[in-house]
Amino acid sequence: MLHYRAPAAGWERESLPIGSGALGASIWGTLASERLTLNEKTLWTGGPGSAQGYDFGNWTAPRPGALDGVRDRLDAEGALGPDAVAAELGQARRGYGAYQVFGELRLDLPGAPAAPDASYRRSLHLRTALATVTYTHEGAAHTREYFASHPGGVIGGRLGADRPGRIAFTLRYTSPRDDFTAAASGDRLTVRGALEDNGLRFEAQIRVRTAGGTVTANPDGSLTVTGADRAWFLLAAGTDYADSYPDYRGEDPHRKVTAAVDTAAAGSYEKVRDAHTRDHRALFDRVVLDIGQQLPDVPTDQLLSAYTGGAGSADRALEALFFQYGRYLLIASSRAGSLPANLQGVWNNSTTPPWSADYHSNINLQMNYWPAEVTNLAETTAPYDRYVQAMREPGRRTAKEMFGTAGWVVHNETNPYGFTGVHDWSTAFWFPEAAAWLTQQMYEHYRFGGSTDYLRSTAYPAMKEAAEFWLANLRTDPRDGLLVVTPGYSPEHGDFTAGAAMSQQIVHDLLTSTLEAARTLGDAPAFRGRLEAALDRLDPGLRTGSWGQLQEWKTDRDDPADTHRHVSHLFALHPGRRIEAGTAWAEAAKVSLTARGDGGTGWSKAWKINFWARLLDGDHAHRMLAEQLKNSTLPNLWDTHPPFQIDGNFGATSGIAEMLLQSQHDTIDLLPALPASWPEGSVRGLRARGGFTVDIAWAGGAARRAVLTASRTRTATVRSTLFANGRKTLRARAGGRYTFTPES
Ligand code: FUC
Repeated sequence: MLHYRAPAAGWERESLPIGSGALGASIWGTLASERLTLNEKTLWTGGPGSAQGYDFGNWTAPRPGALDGVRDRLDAEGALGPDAVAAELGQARRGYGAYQVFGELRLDLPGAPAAPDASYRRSLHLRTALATVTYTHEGAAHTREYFASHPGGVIGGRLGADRPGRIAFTLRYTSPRDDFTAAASGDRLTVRGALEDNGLRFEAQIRVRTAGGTVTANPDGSLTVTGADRAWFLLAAGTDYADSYPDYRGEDPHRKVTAAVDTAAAGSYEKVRDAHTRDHRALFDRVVLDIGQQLPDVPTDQLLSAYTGGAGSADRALEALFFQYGRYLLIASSRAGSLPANLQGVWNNSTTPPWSADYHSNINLQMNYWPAEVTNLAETTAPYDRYVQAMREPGRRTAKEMFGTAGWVVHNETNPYGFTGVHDWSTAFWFPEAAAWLTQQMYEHYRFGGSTDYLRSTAYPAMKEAAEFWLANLRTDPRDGLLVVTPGYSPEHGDFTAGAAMSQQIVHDLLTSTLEAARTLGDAPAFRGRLEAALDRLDPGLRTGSWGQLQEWKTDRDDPADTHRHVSHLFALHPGRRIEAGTAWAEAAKVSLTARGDGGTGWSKAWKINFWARLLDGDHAHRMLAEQLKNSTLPNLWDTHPPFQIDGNFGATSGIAEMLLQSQHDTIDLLPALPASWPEGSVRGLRARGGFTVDIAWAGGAARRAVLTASRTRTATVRSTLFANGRKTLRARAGGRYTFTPES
């Protein structure tokens, strides 16, 4: 539970998030004028119909030969500054749009106290996914409760007091845009409008019910409750967005919004709330982490400011809370039926959020989903898959128009309107490896869950088409005859070159996984042959340089004093699987990572937790977690880049899981990177690749008991200090449960 002794003083640092995937609200808990910042995830400006025009980021007027010209110059000159390349290949972006705040729900409470006293408490309960505000006023204990229900498709809230007739408020909708009408009738408030930029239609309906008292509709589009014992509201919202190329428009939201709000308002408040909590807990309760924490009864902002990164139980309580908060946020911002979690999940208070609160794909969108499989929330990847699938068609067009080849491609910045091309910001515009990287999560979904139906229908077609792109776009490097990505750009860093480490590692990962999948599914030998031939000649993207570092580029250009936030050349260590701990490559990765230091943006620190965990250095992984909590975490425990950016929350949750369990190359590693500050503990319900659910208990820094439950018949090596020689072969049967205790 997160809790505070005062209302939120600002949205970014202090509001508390609830979400149903499609809908989100940030709770302020203000006393006299309660505020809920509202979100509906598809409310985006830009795209088709945008006043600025829109072309998906494709080349509107392709300059013939520009791409080959850059490739030739890179062959001749070795490197080109980003501005020089952007001048050739960049294109001004039009109609990209931005994620829009939906508006705000205001509840003005006449006679409510102006300032909180000692009785005030504002909380977010992670297990029940309820936000509450409690306070005592004029002898009555007041309770407000809010939730966002995925099964109900509504945001609900209830205000009550332990004395009759005390509940009175006026509820209204406000927005920073003036593109809507709000009309109240009976117990219903209806908001309708269309975004000025692109005509996207939106609607929200709010119904207010009471026990005792009355509801009055006001001519100004507000609803007033007086003299009630309890009052509750239900809110549904939607837009006519659809993830369908090229128009991105679907049904008017009116019918669905009406159905959702009327269904929810027809029954009791408790029925809707309890269905929500059941739905949430079915996901959330799967993983329980105990690192010896004892959550003291101090507000979360104080817990955070007192955090030292030491081994005290309050510090561990914050760490365990942060782990579970990442899972909470993923459930709240990524459920089937809407878009995936964006740079801010689903929460946004602005019409011009940072980076449009979009879907960056040179680390950010991928990082959002790192915790999904291992922390047993595989269902949350459904909207991610949809999003990736929806980009294939426009991405195919970009591949054809920009590169003249088959396959599909996207670059670093993507939006829900199929923006798959480039823009002209020189250090961020070029990243055709993104499509390949985006398919990695889909293959992971298969590796964890094991459904060949999923592999055949969903993951493999996207992977294969991304592989087709690279089979057609790799070039022979005149320096050594190996196949390289050119132009290649290590995200947001340095010069353009041919064969940058990350480019090569991503393509290697894609082609390897695609080949594995092709073998699993029995795809045509000719295609497999092409993959094998390319892999034989592919530059590996793994080189050690003059100071023992893993090179970020094909030539030794790394500066040991460079602390850039992206550590792209370690992709093969994480999220890739090619660099295994204990190898010379891992040593080189460690040299690079050590030089990069422990600083960086929130997400950069989160990535470093994962890296150090993969290097089996639990103490350094823990130090990165501590750095993130001390310097990149806001009082509401949102990660801050700065500004607020949710990828760091998800990356940290993934990193903590990686400290406790890893599973690559048919080996399941129990407690691979346990830090000294977590000597006792247990974790239940993590997932390992190959279809295992894993529970581990440890004491004195060593495993005491592990239970692996197999969902498939499968042989795996289990690595643990439980075993006399450090490992054991497990021949698991589907449904089998295998318990291990120390072999003396
Ligand atoms: C990437 C990062 C930035 C930021 C942006 C949203 O481009 O390099 O730091 O996180 O995404």
